[in-house]
Amino acid sequence: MEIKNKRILVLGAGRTGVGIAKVLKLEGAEVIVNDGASAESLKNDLEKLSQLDIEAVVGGHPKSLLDPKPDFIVKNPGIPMDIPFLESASSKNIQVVSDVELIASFTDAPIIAVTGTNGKTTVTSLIGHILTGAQRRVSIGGNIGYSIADAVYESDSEFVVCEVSSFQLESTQRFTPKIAVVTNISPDHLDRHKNMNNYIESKLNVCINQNESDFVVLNKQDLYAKRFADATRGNVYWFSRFDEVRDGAYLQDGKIYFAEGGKSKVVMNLDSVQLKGEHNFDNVLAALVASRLAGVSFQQISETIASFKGVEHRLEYVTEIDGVQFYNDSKATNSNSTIQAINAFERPLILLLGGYDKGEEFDELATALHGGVREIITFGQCKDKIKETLSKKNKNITSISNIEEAIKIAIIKAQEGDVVLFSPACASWDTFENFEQRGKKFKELVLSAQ
Ligand code: UMA
Repeated sequence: MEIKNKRILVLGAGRTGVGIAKVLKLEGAEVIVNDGASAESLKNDLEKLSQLDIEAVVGGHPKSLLDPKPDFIVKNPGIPMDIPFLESASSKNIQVVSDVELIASFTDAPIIAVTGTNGKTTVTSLIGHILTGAQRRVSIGGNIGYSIADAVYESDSEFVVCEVSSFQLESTQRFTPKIAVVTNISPDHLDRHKNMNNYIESKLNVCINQNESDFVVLNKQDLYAKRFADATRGNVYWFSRFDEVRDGAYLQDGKIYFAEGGKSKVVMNLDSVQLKGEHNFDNVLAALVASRLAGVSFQQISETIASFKGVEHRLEYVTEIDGVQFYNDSKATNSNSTIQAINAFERPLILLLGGYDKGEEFDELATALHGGVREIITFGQCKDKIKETLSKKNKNITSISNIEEAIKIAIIKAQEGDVVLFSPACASWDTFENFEQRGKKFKELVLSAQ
């Protein structure tokens, strides 16, 4: 992609916009960053941009930025494609480029891209952990919380492991990972994508440009996996917790197998895996296949999987107070993820749910509630919606305004032997900047109650 002396508009600051703007500036482009938020709320970003001598226009998206026409726009994934400013850009035929697509053009290293609704961060981290453990030079970034621009630019990586969201994929055109992993697909971000088909169509971009020398790793149990298998020209590998697969990884009799052309080999015993919850077996299998396709030996794979303890904000153990264990699963931003968390525990649960309303219905979550969920506490923007839906299945629901109060009530209600599970099933954006900030707040509040 031609950058030098181009006039490029970076739409949306944040981690992505600042990282992209920096790289573009270093590559000799004339860069302007534009963000709709106020200067006050963008203080940190503006400081970084000013240090890099990059112009920023904030507090709105003035159409004057399209005149004269920028050569192209790089969009922060947090910005929907249908805002009036981007519609004006489209009517002027100004190309909108996704951050991952732009950054992919800065590296020759093969890209391992991980997408899907849940498990992306765990799989991305685990692949990174396996490759690093196998002494490969790896850059890790993307939706995982670290801008891909910062991860990739001027690194001498042998591999780029990139978590990619539907928001990043919806505007890609040429993005071609060497290995694409799709963990699973269930309804998410439907407020933004409008319907399930649009959501899947954006995810399909992860493998649509692949050719015969590329690979896609798919979940055999996933309802939508076949659409990905049909969409790619790459080689399809599968992972399955339940059935043997011809090419890929599967579980059988407490062992993890890898198969190629129908020939299987035991890689390791399942009980060496430290991650909690059966859904994490899927994540382990997916990471195993991707790492094997990246050339890592079975021994290195089994050793590094066994040493992986998980990721912050995903079923993260926080502490025990008076015999009650507290788990932070702030990354659970949809029902599916929360259902997996609920199923990961055998102890009675006090479940904390709530946050920003993404337009998701909670009937599936209601159906998945079992007797082990003793109490539910809802909070934030979605508190009443969740309470209304879940009360069909569980009557012990308290609705409370905010997370601080929710934790106080949880501590009062919890009995020795219980688990307080903070697995909100909603995005954090009603109160927090992101799920990381929300998870840190949960941990801070719990630890201060000790
Ligand atoms: N903005 C505008 N105009 C608009 C809308 C937004 O200017 O109409 C601006 C906002 O004011 C803000 C910026 O755009 O300054 C977006 O900020 P952000 O905090 O969302 O962006 P980043 O810090 O760059 O975070 C993004 C991803 N955020 C989203 O996709 C919403 C992060 O994913 C990602 O980790 C980060 O880039 C680094 O790559 C977070 C996420 O919630 C974790 N992702 C969703 C998910 O996982 O479900 C997709």
